[in-house]
Amino acid sequence: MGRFLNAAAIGCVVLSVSGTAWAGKDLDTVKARGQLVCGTMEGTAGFARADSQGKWVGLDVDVCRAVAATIFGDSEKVKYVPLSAQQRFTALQSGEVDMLSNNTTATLTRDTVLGLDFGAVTYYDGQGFLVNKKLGVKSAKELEGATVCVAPGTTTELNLADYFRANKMTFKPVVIEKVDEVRAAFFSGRCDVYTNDSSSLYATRAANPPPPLTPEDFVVLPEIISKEPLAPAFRHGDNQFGDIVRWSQYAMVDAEENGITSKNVDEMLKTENPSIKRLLGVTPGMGKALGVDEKWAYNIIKQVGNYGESFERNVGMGSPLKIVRGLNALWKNGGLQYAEPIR
Ligand SMILES: N[C@@H](CCC(=O)N[C@@H](CS)C(=O)NCC(=O)O)C(=O)O
Repeated sequence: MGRFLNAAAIGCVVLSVSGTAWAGKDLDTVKARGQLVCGTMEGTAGFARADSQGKWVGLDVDVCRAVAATIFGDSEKVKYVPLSAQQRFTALQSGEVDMLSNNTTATLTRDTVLGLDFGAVTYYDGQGFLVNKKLGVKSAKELEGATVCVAPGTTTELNLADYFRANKMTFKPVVIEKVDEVRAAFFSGRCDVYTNDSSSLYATRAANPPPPLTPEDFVVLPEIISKEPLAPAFRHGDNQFGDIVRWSQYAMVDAEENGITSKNVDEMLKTENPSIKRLLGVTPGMGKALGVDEKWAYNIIKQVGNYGESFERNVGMGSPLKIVRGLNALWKNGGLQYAEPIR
């Protein structure tokens, strides 16, 4: 009996990914097109949004750029497709995009039932609550009866219900798909609370209050109610493409671990350190193993930077968001960012 159930479950997964599930196909498509198509957010400061010149920038955008640098030696060979939370998985399954680099949380059902795979975690996040200071609320435990703005098709929506149920509180959801509209509903006072990954709340607070409102009018409550490991997603089936996405991220973290930056990478080509020589392709082998140019990691670091540079520039102290490294510090500094060995 158990065996039949398993077969049925596996059959379901195979069906949902049929046509995309053989090695090499996705990578071949990307190469033939000469461009990576990266599904990203609709627009969140620091993580992914088009600047005033229409150029996409942010921590999530840098992941797309790193993958393009690995495949093409050129981080600019990316087309960005903004997607709502509700649109993102269909866009990936249908082949409209090659990968997602937005604020997607890696979960068991997305990995299995949706026929996806996840790369390394690019940002360890958790869900929080943003409120107007004038409400005088200091803790999420004071939110009994609150009206809460939330986006559909997200882990956010599910965790919200779990949290209020677990704490025996009630709430009124206001469910809005488009991020601009959900923010507008919150800022206009239609909801008491906006809930999302706390990264998005910091971004919303820093960049989106319509004047005369300012970031100082809002506060992110102290409770973090979930784990949201945000990671790039791609279709299950092309292992080489998956390897490229995963190791591109690790190369950025490994570069930070080894003190290699976009500024000093040329100098580092002359080092005697064997780990650095391997990463930068001075000692060949890693590129061949991944099926790309030996300069793959050099190109990422030179054009995009190491993980810490990307973090600081986009969301850290060098940015309006001023997010502390926290869980996203290197493991050596008490965080969770840890690159598997490049050897
Ligand atoms: N990490 C949560 C996600 C959240 C999510 O996608 N939230 C949307 C709904 S507001 C968002 O923040 N979008 C921002 C954007 O598109 O710029 C998940 O994977 O379900």
